[in-house]
Amino acid sequence: MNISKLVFENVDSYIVTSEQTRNYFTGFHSTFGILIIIRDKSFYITDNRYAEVCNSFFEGTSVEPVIIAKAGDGYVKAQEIIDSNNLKKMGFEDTMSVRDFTELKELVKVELVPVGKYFEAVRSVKTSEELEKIAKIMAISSEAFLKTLQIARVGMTEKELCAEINYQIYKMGADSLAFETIIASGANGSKCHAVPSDRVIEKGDLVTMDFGGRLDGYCADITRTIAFGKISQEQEKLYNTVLEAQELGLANIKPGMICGEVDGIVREFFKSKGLDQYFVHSLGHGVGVEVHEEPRLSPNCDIKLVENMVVTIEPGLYMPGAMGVRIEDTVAVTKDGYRNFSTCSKELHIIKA
Ligand SMILES: [Mn+2]
Repeated sequence: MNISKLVFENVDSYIVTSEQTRNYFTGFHSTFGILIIIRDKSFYITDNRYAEVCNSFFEGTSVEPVIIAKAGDGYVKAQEIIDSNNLKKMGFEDTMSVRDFTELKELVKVELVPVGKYFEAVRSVKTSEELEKIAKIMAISSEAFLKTLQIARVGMTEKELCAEINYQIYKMGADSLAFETIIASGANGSKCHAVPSDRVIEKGDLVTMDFGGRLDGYCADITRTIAFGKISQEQEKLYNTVLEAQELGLANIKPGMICGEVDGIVREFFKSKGLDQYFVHSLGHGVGVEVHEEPRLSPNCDIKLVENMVVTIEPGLYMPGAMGVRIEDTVAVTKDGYRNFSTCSKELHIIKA
């Protein structure tokens, strides 16, 4: 359970209402719930529908399940817990809706302290348990990609190729996809978030595949650009430039580096080649229970990398109307560098045609 990551500085407790954050801290999922976190004991309030699973899930843990008859009684129960534990200052997630906040403020009589980006910061640094979960789904997703290479053929549509890799991700053991797979072939490659279309993949196309599964709540994120048949020197040059940029980004992943600076180093490299206007997004982002989370490796991000953060490095070049290349790995920051979770190589894979 990730509850143990929390420290109590200006508050004596936390109240968590969002589905995802409750799930993140406890590992338990319910559509309705209120989680009250206190130093040595926490309470998970949920309704009848979850009674059986909730009781057995938290058995023998520091979390006490509190089952109520209907969701409407949730805050009444929360107030009882606040009173009986003499809680005075509760941290709360300020990303909740105005409607939820109004209700919370009305029904719970305690000082509410917004946590700002504290939960996101806590989430950004992974425990060894979380790292192994990410390693596992990254290995599954990498293997799924390698398997798909054996099936990929000229004449397939983007949708067919998408279906193949999605199928392999599930077949290798993922619970679900972490996000909608991107397949961008030929001229579609210049759209960095292209949606797979009916376009038939032709001889001489570069095809960008951005994919990842989810397992045990944790996401994988990988991008590879592959070639179908013989490609031009210009295409190969673009590929090698992006690969060089990606390796440069990786080489700068270590504790103490500022996220915006790592982005800047890669942006400068593209600038030196006169290509920076074709690098239209950030260098990378954190990965965890969400596929995009803190920290962002973007120009204005002043967060310092620390050991056990998990981030992507994914430079790309997008030539409008012509082609695109993106290469992405998800890595963990280690004591003196990084650990790459992708297990599929980055040499240009060429599908025989
Ligand atoms: Mn990504």
